[in-house]
Amino acid sequence: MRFISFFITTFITFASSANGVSDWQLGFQKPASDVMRNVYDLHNFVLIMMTAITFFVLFLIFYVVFRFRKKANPVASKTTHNTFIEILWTGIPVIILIFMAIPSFKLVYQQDVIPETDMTIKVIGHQWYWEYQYPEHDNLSFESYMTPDDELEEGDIRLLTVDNHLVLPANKNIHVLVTGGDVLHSFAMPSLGVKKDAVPGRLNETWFNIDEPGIYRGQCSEICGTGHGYMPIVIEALNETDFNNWIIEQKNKLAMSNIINNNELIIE
Ligand SMILES: [Cu+2]
Repeated sequence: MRFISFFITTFITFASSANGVSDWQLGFQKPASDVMRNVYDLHNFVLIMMTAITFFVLFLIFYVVFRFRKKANPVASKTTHNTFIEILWTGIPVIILIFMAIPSFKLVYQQDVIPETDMTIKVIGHQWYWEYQYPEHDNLSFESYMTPDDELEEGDIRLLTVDNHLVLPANKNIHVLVTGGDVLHSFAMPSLGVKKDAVPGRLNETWFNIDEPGIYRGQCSEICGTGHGYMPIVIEALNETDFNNWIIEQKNKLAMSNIINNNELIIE
């Protein structure tokens, strides 16, 4: 299956370039997690099965139309049952479905059963921005808004650039809690194989493990109002040291702003 996937990746889809997205790309983004690699493999496997079955049925239709046309077959057969053929056309699809079901169930379990995780983040969808909380890092939290067109800088991707990235460590199992602050949203990160509904009053959970440091982009994937198309998700994966430094930096910033706020209160 890996070989088939490799073939498809190389010759049929164009999932290349730095962040897994390229112009006129067909197919998925370049997988950046083990789950997404398995999603990709399953997709390619099913695609091949589907294509083979479609061509087989097409061949049968052409054969029947040609072989049993009036001229070649003036006396029509009155056969209504053929036990052997009925066993075949029941048995073979069952076997094909079993072959498709096994990797599919394995994948569902891999996505659903959360392994031992290294850290937890909480993601809250709002109209129309994301809020990220780090409950294991002094409840650090911030909001992430899309950068509007007139503030984009050279190299920024329109509609996929935000002011504050969701910064996470690479190569760590990350437990993600997802909820909504107002209406339904959905936290979706295609290259990680993650899509989780953000439902107000309910806490959904998922997990991922990012292969390597880099920038990964996703979008809200549950229509949530007029700003739905303007609340992208940008994950910035760092190595462990850089991530720890980032956390310290954020905590210092928070401490500074608290001092400033307290001083203001005293002055008042
Ligand atoms: Cu939305």
